[in-house]
Amino acid sequence: MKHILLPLLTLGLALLTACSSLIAPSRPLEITLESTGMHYQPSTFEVTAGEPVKLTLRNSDSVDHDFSIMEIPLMSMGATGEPMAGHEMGEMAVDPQLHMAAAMNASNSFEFTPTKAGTYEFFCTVPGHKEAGMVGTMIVRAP
Ligand SMILES: [Cu+2]
Repeated sequence: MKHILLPLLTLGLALLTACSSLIAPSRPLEITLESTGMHYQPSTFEVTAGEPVKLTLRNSDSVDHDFSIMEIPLMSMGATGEPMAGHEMGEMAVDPQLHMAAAMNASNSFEFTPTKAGTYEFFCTVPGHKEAGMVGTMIVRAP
């Protein structure tokens, strides 16, 4: 009988693990954008309203870049990335709601939770970069 009990126990454990991962708070969806040659790669990505997102910007260019969204409803405020010393943003009347900078040949991450479905434009605030092609679309799907 012993050889039957062990596989059953293992199965039970596997089921338990599967269940608890459903109940446990969802880990953030990890998205990695690469900025290279004045473009984001990918330039479009999808997330889901109400679900946390961990966004990483990997900057392979030899200039600073950032990821900014002017207006977006968010669940957790103050979730924007650490301010980066010496990072130059363009002159703007209003600060972007989401803003994270990545130094040249470095990466930076931050977490946020969008709350409203929609299509949001993101871009780089460094002067001239948006015009050069550093612009993309984040699609927030309804849950
Ligand atoms: Cu840039």
